[in-house]
Amino acid sequence: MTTQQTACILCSRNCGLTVEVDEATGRLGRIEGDELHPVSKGYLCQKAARLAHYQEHDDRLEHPLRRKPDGSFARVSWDEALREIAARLVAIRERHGGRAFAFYGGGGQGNHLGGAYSRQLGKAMKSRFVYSALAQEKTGDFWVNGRLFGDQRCHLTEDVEHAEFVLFIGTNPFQAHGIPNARDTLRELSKSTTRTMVVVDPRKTETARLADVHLQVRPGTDAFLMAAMLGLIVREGLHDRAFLAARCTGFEALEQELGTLPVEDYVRRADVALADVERVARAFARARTACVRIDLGLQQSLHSTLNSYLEKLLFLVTGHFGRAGCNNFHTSFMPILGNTDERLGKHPRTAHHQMFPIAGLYPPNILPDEIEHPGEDRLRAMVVDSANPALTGADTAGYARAFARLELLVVVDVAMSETARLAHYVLPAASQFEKWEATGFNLEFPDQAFQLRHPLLPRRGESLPEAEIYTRLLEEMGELPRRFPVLELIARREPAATGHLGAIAALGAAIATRPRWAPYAASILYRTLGPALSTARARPGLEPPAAAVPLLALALAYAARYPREVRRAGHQGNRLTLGSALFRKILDTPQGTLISRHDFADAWSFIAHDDGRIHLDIPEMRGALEALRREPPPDATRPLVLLAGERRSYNANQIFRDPTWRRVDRDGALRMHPDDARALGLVDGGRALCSTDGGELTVTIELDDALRPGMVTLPHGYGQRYRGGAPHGPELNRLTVRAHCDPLARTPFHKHVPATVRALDGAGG
Ligand SMILES: Nc1nc2c(c(=O)[nH]1)N[C@H]1C(S)=C(S)[C@@H](COP(=O)(O)OP(=O)(O)OC[C@H]3O[C@@H](n4cnc5c(=O)[nH]c(N)nc54)[C@H](O)[C@@H]3O)O[C@H]1N2
Ligand SMILES: Nc1nc2c(c(=O)[nH]1)N[C@H]1C(S)=C(S)[C@@H](COP(=O)(O)OP(=O)(O)OC[C@H]3O[C@@H](n4cnc5c(=O)[nH]c(N)nc54)[C@H](O)[C@@H]3O)O[C@H]1N2
Ligand code: SF4
Ligand SMILES: [Mo]
Repeated sequence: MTTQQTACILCSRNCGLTVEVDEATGRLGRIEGDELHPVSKGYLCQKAARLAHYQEHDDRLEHPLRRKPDGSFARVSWDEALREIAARLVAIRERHGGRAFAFYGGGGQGNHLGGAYSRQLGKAMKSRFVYSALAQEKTGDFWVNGRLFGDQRCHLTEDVEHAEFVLFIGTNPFQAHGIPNARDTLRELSKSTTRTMVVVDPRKTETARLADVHLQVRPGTDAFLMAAMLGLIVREGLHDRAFLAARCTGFEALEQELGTLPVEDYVRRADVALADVERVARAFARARTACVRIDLGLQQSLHSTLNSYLEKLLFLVTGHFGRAGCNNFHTSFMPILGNTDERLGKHPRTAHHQMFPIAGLYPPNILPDEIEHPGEDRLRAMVVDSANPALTGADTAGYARAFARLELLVVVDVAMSETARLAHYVLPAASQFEKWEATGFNLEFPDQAFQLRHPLLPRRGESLPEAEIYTRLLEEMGELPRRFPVLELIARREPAATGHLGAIAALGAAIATRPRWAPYAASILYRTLGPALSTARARPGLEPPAAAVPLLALALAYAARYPREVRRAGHQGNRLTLGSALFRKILDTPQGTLISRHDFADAWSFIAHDDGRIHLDIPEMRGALEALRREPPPDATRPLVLLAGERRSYNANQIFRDPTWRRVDRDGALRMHPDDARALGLVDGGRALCSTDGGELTVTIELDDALRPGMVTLPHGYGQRYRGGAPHGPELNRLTVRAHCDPLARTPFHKHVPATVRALDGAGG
């Protein structure tokens, strides 16, 4: 047994871990929080202890597979698989052009290093179509950031740990995390007598139980509630005039609308007490420091993009921004977003929906239509990597139908997922504990950290890291030669003292003479400098660090952009050497390292608008805000609102497949208020049929008086057909409809699915 450092891969926090590794059996033993991790500092939640179920189970892929006409899979060699895939991709590109190809995924909760390599395939295919799970939750938020701050990559974080007043809207960090060391942070906030915690959620969640005030809002009415709060703030003159004058433009255009909103009507619509809303709005505005933390309860519910605008107006109008204890920008070491302002017309729209990308990403809600598009200009080939859209995209049946029409579907995954079962080729990736890996969810400010995880175990079967898979595929496609003799020689011969800068310069020179190599810098570095990389901390018999090589380029860019802040985090070097020193530290520090230390006052330098100000007036959003006044009450033909995708103690996206990982809730029960259950003749543990416009599912009932009557919930992250058997727990997206989504960003309204539930025979009470 040895003890190694790594991180949890189950949510965006990626807590640092120490893990016992049994060298003889190649298994993971005891898992604990790593006190040395620069962000999580020893914290973890109950799910991390179950990570062996990700590493070791019967659906792990060990060999490339090709689907046979009868639907079963045959083992093929890597050479054969990649040669055939390359030939088919090239043929589709030559015949139909780049618009026939789309990439889906590129990293789940903790594996974004492979994205540096997979991204190159889009370039080779001349395609800009990248679909991602992020584009079914956060693109409305990114779009609003683009307008407010001038760049869709201006992403925000919230200083929950230091805020005097924290407003949580539509998020349950006790279960879902998303903030540093969530449970500790929440308990501290809750215990403090000088700090205030408010939760807006239709369920009295584990988080809401810790709050000073819980506004148990009617589902889907947050836009009304937030508008009412803004209305109260402006009406009572509690907005921060000095901040608005110094830092923002466009407030005048909003002031009139906000100041005349029908506050009382809107609060009634949200079905919360006016006195509570007044108390919260006033205390929030008057707090010395305050921040807002939101998640899917806003982003995947009615008015998704408008919600993202309004929650930001709450902290901007009150000046709770760019200071300790407020909302803030953060840096990105390994960027996962792009900036694609649709007004510039530079980014391709899709054939069917004419949809534009946001932050470079296209929304899964439109994907099946783009494949089934009747015209010539349709999607014909896809690669799906690190995602399981056959279960996680809205409309499971629609996804299966559309994927069946693809001329080529390739899935790169560690496991035989439901999407993999629909593929023509399935390519086995090494697991995140078998390769060099990293998360791009570096959301900290003012101190930023980064962890390059080292492999703990040998690769399983013939599985390969994504770096190798995509590099070989590019070679097979004829995009890259297999050898780069000069670059290899330079990399091998370069003395350690120059920190690989010679290799980087040589690559620059090579690309200058062969510009068609420019998109493939990651793979070229991987083949040339990669084998020369070494760290004393690498362990024999495991993957060497070659795949980590793109981090050198990222470290150079980061140090060039933030030299003062990188030095302040303890890294040393001059203009030339600071970046490679940072890279060296990252490579040699498996527990993760601080990479930069900012001042809060730096916030203003992150704004991308030429005038350096926040542009509060977004005409589309002002229009959506005004439209609230005319919005009819929701259709009541289906009496219940289904929250399709709750985070609970034993779900973790699609990362685990073996159902025995769950200690509780193996069926993924439908939670229902006891009053609703009584009216419908349902009892705890009974079986029922849940129906929506999308379809129906048989579910197990669990009574839960924490819910608002009228809402029911089903968990996200179930439905796996482990070992090819029947689905375990609800295949949730059989109940969701693709068109039920935000008109702008096309993010699904999963938290607001009209539903009916009826007892199945013998289940009634
Ligand atoms: N345990 C666990 N944790 C996870 C994950 C997981 O699968 N399991 N997944 C991770 C991922 S990918 C994500 S994106 C995050 C999501 O994290 P969260 O968004 O925090 O989690 P959810 O449970 O999806 O939804 C949050 C809350 O929104 C509330 N809600 C529903 N409708 C409304 C509404 O109309 N208004 C308001 N105000 N609230 C509403 C729900 O009651 C719920 O408490 O979790 C991450 N963490
Ligand atoms: N109805 C409903 N639908 C939802 C949600 C909801 O709340 N309700 N939530 C949505 C949200 S917020 C999200 S983020 C999505 C998540 O949906 P997806 O992005 O589809 O799910 P993940 O669990 O991230 O997918 C992980 C896949 O990556 C594979 N994998 C793990 N490690 C590696 C690796 O190292 N390399 C490769 N190549 N593959 C690997 C896993 O085996 C798994 O198949 O689901 C969305 N769908
Ligand atoms: S699931 Fe999230 S919060 Fe829990 S240990 Fe893993 S990374 Fe940390
Ligand atoms: Mo997510």
